[in-house]
Amino acid sequence: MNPAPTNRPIVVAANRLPVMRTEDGWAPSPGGLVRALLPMLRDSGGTWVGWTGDPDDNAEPFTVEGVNLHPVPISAEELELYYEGFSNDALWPLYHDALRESTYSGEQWDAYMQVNQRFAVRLANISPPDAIVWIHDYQLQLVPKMLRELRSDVTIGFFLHIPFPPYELFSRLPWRTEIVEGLLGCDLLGFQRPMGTTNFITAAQQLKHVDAHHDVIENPDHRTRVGAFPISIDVDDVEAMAAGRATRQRMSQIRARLGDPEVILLGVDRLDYTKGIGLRLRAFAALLESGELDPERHVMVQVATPTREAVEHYQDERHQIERLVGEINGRYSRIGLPVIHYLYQSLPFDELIALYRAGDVMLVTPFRDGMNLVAKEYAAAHIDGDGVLVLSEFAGAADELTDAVLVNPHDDHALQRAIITAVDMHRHERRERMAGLRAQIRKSDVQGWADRFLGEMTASADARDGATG
Ligand code: GDG
Repeated sequence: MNPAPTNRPIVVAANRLPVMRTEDGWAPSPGGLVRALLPMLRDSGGTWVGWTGDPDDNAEPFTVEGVNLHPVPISAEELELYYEGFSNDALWPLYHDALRESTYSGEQWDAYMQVNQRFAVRLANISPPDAIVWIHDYQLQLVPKMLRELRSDVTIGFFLHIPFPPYELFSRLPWRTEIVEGLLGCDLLGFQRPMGTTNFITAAQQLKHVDAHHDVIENPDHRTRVGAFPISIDVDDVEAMAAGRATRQRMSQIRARLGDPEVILLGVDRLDYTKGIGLRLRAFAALLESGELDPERHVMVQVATPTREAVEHYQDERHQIERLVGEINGRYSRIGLPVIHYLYQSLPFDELIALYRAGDVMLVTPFRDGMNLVAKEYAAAHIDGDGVLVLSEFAGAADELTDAVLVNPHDDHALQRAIITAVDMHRHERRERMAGLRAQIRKSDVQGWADRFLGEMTASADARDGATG
């Protein structure tokens, strides 16, 4: 058991609370982040501030598994403007290489400011003296500055789960200066990759003319330390699920249902245009066409989890993918044996783990991705030591998972070659690479990530106390 990273009270803020409504009340949401942070919050008497997931929900504070939860109400109109609008139709595409045109609307920006201010006021009201306040993700980038103005005694950290774009792209944002000012309210500002750190420092220099020495930015009244904190998964949990008898049985059943193909190629993504699902389907189709893959021996499973269905870019992406799946299946399937098994569904996590185990080749081909946890989950689930990961260079995970078959997914020829390399890889090389992947993710799991971030925040808090006290 690791020692607690801090003995200060911890307050977490994220767009969503870490719970979901069930028939019997509230239960923790699935996902490694929640599993890593909840026990830590429970042990430190900590608090989580966020939205319940239901519009206009004025729920009172409540407790789940010993953690205090403070709901922040968000109205249906604000959801459309702050969440679907500014967060997911302006920031998300811009931060992912401007893969789609962003919508910039003053009305959406006003709602974004308003919701951020509501989070800041709530944090200011409930944070104990000396608290460490850890804010998450692109929906809340103004909160650090707003909170600092209300409570200069707390230590403020922020982690961005998605990429921070290069200045040439970021500078398109009409409110670029306000966003940089918002983030400069932090004592500690974390990104997934070193590239995010560099991009942010450049933006702060260009827009605010700050002095930066290595990873420390000087502000008039405080310092902001900026750094890379690559997130990970709960490796023990995934391994334990993968080792269970039910998973083994389900894995065999899945293989049989797919017609016992020689190779199962697998994709698991939210149906997001950043994830490169269409690219990989086209590469698969080209290889079937050239005869390098054979529908009798090679079958693909694509899980595309529904997401942001109210946003037009997502509706378009879904239509394109589904048309493509239809075209490829129409051309290459046989009766009872589709060549692509496409699921537009959110599956239970244990089903996902069985699929990971069944998957011989995992295709993770985003155009741009902060980290990509699917890549790490796949390696953790392969307790048999076999399986090949094809991974885009543009996923944060590529910095660490160098034993994957790394590929530039913009290069269709290279992507096809990478798939063939993975499919034809000799067993010895597969096992060697998988051992490398598994050793890497064992080195840094999500608990280690959270401990490191909170440890650095504690150091910032101690340094501040030393300076003022
Ligand atoms: C953002 C950043 C960064 C997917 N389908 C189902 C399902 N999932 C789970 C996976 C995985 C998670 O969702 C997806 O995580 P990713 O990292 O792949 O991607 P984003 O959702 O875009 O996450 C990303 C991440 O934040 C963390 O910082 O890595 O770059 O974009 O855990 O297992 N889970 C279940 N059913 C599904 O159908 N139960």
